[in-house]
Amino acid sequence: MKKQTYTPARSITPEIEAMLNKQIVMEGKSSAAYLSMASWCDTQGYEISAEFLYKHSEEERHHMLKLFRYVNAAGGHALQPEVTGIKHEFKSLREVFELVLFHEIEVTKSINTIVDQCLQIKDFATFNFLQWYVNEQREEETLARRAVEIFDIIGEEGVGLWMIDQEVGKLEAYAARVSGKIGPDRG
Ligand code: OFO
Repeated sequence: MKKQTYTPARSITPEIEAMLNKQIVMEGKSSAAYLSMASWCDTQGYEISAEFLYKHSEEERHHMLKLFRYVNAAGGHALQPEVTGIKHEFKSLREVFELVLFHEIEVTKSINTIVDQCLQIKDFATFNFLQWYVNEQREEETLARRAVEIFDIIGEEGVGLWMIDQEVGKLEAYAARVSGKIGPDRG
């Protein structure tokens, strides 16, 4: 008797699966990079920035896991990413937040590329799933941009760096305020 080969039903194409797995790598790297930044801040006495980054590292892991579950539920195979090349030393607190901003902009570009591809091939389910990331990136970019701005507003001399560290603790509230004004759920 001819051997039957079983192809499990899938609702994502292999191409979208590969793109989502690439995004999983990116989220895993974000989580690791922010954990490393948190640790550096801790060692330098930037206590509030350290807490901010520890929390963000956890959030990025959550973003990665959300993708894992989606890929598998859609009939694909989510792959545990290799995370290498993480930077452990930083020149300054400012460099840390500039890197966060740069990184978040790269993540946004990557999400947009997948969203665009989903539209082209009419994968509306993945398009819809990714809207959560589109909104999340808008908020995270706002947060990171504000973090970089406060270095210029306050200045780094004297007690400036201490004050900047304190202000980092207020960033979440700032981003929530901005989001409340421009978010999709508001009129
Ligand atoms: Fe901010 O990177 Fe996740 O999505």
